[in-house]
Amino acid sequence: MEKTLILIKPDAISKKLTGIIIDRIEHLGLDMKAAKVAFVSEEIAKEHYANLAGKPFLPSVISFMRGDFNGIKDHRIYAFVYEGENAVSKVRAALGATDPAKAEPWTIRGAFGCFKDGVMQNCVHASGTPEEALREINIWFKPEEVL
Ligand code: IDP
Ligand code: MG
Repeated sequence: MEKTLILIKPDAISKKLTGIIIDRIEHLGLDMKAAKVAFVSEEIAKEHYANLAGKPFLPSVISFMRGDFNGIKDHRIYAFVYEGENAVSKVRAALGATDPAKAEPWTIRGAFGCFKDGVMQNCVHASGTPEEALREINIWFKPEEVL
């Protein structure tokens, strides 16, 4: 069965949006396989965003993921693995476009995200493909945590 990684980013945590976001994910009919509060080191953030290596905005994306924005300095996020048929595409559809300004208003990013201080504060990360999901789950979870 297909798995996907979901990370609740610091903007959503600081706005107390975790519950409403997970509620929307649960309505997709997927099963929660793993959940944790995760500390975001510089190293893990770089590994997670390896696909953005060389992009000029990577340092700001990493600081943002580490909770270093809006005067907040809490280096923790909430990580989940959800499983189900077409889990990756279902969650991505619920998220909407990467840029909250372009995301449809009924999507999570469209409803709750914003562009602020030069950063897309888009509330949630979700894997883009099933292959990406396997790579990313391996970064954030030990195999025995995701059975
Ligand atoms: P995704 O999160 O929708 O999969 P990716 O292209 O994988 O989008 O980019 C990862 C993250 O990097 C985005 O969620 C966003 O926070 C940030 N990002 C992507 N493209 C840009 C950009 O052009 N400017 C600033 N930040 C960006
Ligand atoms: Mg991506």
